[in-house]
Amino acid sequence: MSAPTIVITAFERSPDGGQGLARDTRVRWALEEVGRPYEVRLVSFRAKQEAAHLRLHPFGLIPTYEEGDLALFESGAIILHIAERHPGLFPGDANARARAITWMFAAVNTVEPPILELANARFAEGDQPWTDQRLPLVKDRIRDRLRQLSARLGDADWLDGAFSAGDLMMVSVLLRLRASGLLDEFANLAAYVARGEARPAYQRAFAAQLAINAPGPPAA
Ligand code: GTB
Repeated sequence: MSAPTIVITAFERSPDGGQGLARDTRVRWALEEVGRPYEVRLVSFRAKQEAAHLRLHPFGLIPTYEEGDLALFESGAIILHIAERHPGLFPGDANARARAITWMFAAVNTVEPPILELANARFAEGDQPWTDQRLPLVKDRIRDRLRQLSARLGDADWLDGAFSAGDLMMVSVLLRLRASGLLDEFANLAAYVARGEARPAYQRAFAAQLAINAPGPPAA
């Protein structure tokens, strides 16, 4: 029996214009790493709040993931599922696999929150009178996390032995910092992100989202 088609959702037009910062890119990357083909259903900002999409994602966000009877949301849960079902993203050893999952959680639960705070402070709240005072505090909270992560990574290529879903998630989270300049304050983390981006699977994922989001007329 052939495997069910995988369908993910992505922005019809990502606000980042194709920089790969929306969270469908990390799911595309995971699917590319394990060699699983997928289809993409593009959703508009309006359609994300309509009943059909809310049945898939209770919070009206992207990405979602459908595979036969299974419907998932949350990029972390989706990538965990992909990594569990296909070889390529988790080590064989059970303890090493548990550590890879730990890094996935660390990425989305410990490192990503202050990075999201910076995006909110800049874009959602950038016109507030207290923004100039708040921004340095938010940036320092990110620096604290980066310093700790940088110390742990040291001169290793990946966080725990071979590349895993933990690295995929951590690189995806750190990518968002590039424009802020914060990543470049930590040479080993900048190199770590560059190593992730250089992976052929990431390149394919990035190109696929760019084909939809690059400035110009909407993709056919
Ligand atoms: N925790 C969820 C997950 O990991 O899946 C978070 C999902 C989420 O926030 N999705 C965003 C969304 O649907 C897209 S990725 N937002 C629409 C809305 O809030 O209505 C976040 C994102 C959006 C845009 C950029 N950008 O333009 O740079 C970067 C990241």
